[in-house]
Formats: sequence, C-alpha cells, structure tokens
Amino acid sequence: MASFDLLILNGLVVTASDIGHYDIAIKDEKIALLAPKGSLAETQAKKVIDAEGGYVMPGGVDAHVHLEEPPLFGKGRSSDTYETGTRSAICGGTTTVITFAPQSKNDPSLLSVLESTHQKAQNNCYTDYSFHILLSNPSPSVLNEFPTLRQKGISSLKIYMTYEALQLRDNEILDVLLTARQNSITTMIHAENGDILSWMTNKLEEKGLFEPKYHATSRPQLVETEATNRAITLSELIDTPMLIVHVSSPSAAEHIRNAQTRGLPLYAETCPQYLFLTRSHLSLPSFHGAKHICSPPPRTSADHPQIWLSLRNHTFTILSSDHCPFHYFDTENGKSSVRTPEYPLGRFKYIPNGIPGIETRLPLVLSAMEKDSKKLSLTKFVEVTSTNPAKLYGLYPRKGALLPGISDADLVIWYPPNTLEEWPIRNEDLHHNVDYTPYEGMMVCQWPRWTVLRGKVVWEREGEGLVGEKGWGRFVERGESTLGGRRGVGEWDVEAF
Ligand code: DUC
Ligand code: ZN
Ligand code: ZN
Repeated sequence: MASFDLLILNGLVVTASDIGHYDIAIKDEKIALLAPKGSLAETQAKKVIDAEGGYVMPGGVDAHVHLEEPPLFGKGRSSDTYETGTRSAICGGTTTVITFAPQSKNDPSLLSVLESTHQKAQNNCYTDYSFHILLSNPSPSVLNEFPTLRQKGISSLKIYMTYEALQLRDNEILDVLLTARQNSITTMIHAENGDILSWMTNKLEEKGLFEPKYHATSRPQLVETEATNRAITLSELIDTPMLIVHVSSPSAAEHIRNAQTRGLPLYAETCPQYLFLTRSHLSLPSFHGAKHICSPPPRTSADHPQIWLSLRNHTFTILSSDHCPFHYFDTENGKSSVRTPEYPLGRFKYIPNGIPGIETRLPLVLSAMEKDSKKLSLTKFVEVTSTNPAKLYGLYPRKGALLPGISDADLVIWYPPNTLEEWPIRNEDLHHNVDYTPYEGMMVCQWPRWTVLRGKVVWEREGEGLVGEKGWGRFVERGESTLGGRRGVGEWDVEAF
C-alpha cells in the first residue's frame, strides 16, 4: 500500500529561510517529509509530480483581499464573489486568503457581521480563508465584542483614516488600539488624511477638473505621509503592534523605517500596484485611466526602486494584492457607473476605488525577479508573500511553512528558472470575474505550474487548468500574531506619561 498521498520530486524547495534540492511527501493533507532529492521512490505514493528543477514554495498567503463587499469606497460593488475571487487566487499560486468582514457605521455588532461573512464564504471557496474585521463604528458595545472575536479565531482588524463611510477620528482610533492591545489583536490601518484629500478634491472640482487622472493629484504623497506618521504616533502611545496597509510612498516608508529603528512594533505592507503601475496609467485616453484608480494611487516610476528596496531591507513585512475588483464597463456597479451625459468622464471622487490583482500578484513579482535578480532574493519572496503574512496574522506554521507533521500541504510549484519565453498578461487568461486587468500587456516569464491545497492539486497549468473544487477551501481559525514584536505588557496606564 502507498505510504503517501502525493510526492513532489526533483524540485528546488524554497522557504523563507532555506533553498535546497528536496523531495516532498504529503499525507493526510499535511507535509509528511522533506527528504534529500532522489531518496523517495515513486511507488511510495498514489500520485507523483515531477517538478523538474522548478521552484517549490509554500502556497501564497494573500492577506489583503476584498470580496463581496457593499459599496464602501465611493460607488460600486466588488465584482468577485468568494467563489470567483478564490478561484482566481489558486490559478496564481495563492492558497490562503484573508478577506474583510465589513462593518457599516450602522451595524451595531461585529458578531453578526462576522456571521454574515461566513455565510458568503462557506462552501464557496477554492482557497483556505479567514477574515479581518473591517471596523467603522467602535462603539463601547462593539469594543466589548473583541474577546469573542478572538474565541472565534479572528485576531486582526482594519480601520481607516479616510472615506466618509469608514473614517475614524484619532480618539476613536485610540479606543480601538487600546482594546486591540488588551485582546492581542493586530490593527491594520489605511493611512491617508481624509480631510486633506477631500479638501484637495473640492479645489480640483472648483476648477472643473473631474477626470480620472485627478484622483492622483488629489492624493499627493504628503496625504499618505502625514497619516502614516500620525498612525505611528497613535500606536506608540498605546504601545501596541500596527500594520500600515498598502504603502505606496517612499516618504511614508521612511517614517515606518525610523519607527522600526526606534524599536516600535510597526509593520507595513506594499502591493504590486506600487511596483508596476504609475500615475500616468490614470491618464490613459477617454475613461481608461479609471481602471487604475486605487488608493493610495500608484506613484511614479522614480518611486519604484525605493519600494523594492523597502521590501529587501525589511521595512515592508508583507506583499499583498489589495484585490478590490470592479468591472470597467458595468454602468451600475462598476467603474463606468459614474459616467453621465453631464460628466462623460465621470467625477474621480465617485469612481469605485480599487483594482484586481489576486492572480497576478505572485507571477508578476517572481517574473520581475527573474529578469533582474537584484530586485528580491527567492527566500525574501517567500517571506513577504507567504511566511510573514502567516506569522503576522496568526496562521503560522500551519500556513507559510513546510514543517513536516505540522504545516498544511499547501504548495506552489513554478517552472525551472529562465525556461519560459516571455508572454503578455491578458485578461482573457485570468480567472477572476472582472472585465479587465490593470496589468494587461505586461510581460511575465513565470506562472504557477501546479498549485496544491492541503495535498490536493487544484491548478495544473499544462493539464486541465483549474482542477480545484469550490468548497474545498476551509475557514482557518487564527491565533495571536507571532510577529507581534514588542507588545506592551500589563495594563495600559495613562498615569505613566
Ligand atoms: N483601501 C483598500 O484597502 N482597498 C481598496 C480601497 C481602499 O482604499
Ligand atoms: Zn485601504
Ligand atoms: Zn484593500
């Protein structure tokens, strides 16, 4: 009888800490064994994959994904469901996603928000999944629910310093941080100064400047830099870990780095849009610039090297997609919903804010690394796209690692380096439910050859393609962050100041 369910032979295994030629054996959904190359016999398993010198890595963990959300960022509704978004994820090598359970200002309970998000995801996912709470109303009764959230396997939340429907004042942010500290919850924060960018928007509109490219003008780097610095100050006051999401600006990264140098438990995320897109994409003819509207906006190509460097030098802890999909042509819920006879190019302040990227996140970055090996090392790639998100959000070592007997058998298997001819990304080849990709035409030279989720092959590029099943993905309970850094100890004491 076969001892294992699956063997992955002849690959170059890359984790966040090591690279080596190992064979991998999988049993009962877990990594069972890593053995020297050539030491496992094909007959020992029911199924064998010959990875032929391709990279074998822990499956991607995308910790910033929006699915089936109501309008929160201006007009528009996410076009991807849990089914279509997670389907797209596995075809791009991501095996676990953390999406948002969104609270509207008039939702009195986070527990009911969590329950309704479970309903949307249950039996519909192709990847394993969890949720961050998206918190917009930190009332005393809501804050009292934090211990119950922890019991239900939720250990992170996101708050906003902008957007009418979401923005918190500094005193509200402090309330959240203090309660998060008491419950060992990690706070993620969207750092843009909502008041400055609304004021800038009004000034642009007064001059009759409505078209998509003015979205970037309304949000200069200062808007992000000020808010980042303020967020750091608030987390320092409460002495609790915080992650700044989707950092786009070198100047914001500098504040984060300084805070880290001072020993603060400050973490940061960036996304492919800040490595590959620029604000000039927002100036595409007609309304096409709207396809690239996200917040913060893409910056300039002169800023990209600093974003890569901030990944290399540990300023950025994770690299997520911030997949926030809206159709382009949909005139009801998509980008085009803001076009009217009076405003044929819309008003940028109403354009649904977000772009898709769950499937392209890993291939874009790995391809860029293959073209220029100075960009990131392979171990760093695994660290920021899989291991660190798993550690930061309490999934490690079940996810983000290949520890025998402990880690789930979630793997992404690539091609051997420099073996594929480059080809352009085309939306028609992707598996999301979006009618465009902001990366259309960009050249890649790597793509997942196989994706494996808990021992089951769910994507085989050269076979049937998508072979995973909707519903195979499961909710994963999360514990405390193991990248929590220095957490304040004991009761926070106002008299200590
Ligand atoms: N922030 C996000 O995190 N995602 C989409 C829109 C936004 O502003
Ligand atoms: Zn955000
Ligand atoms: Zn987001």
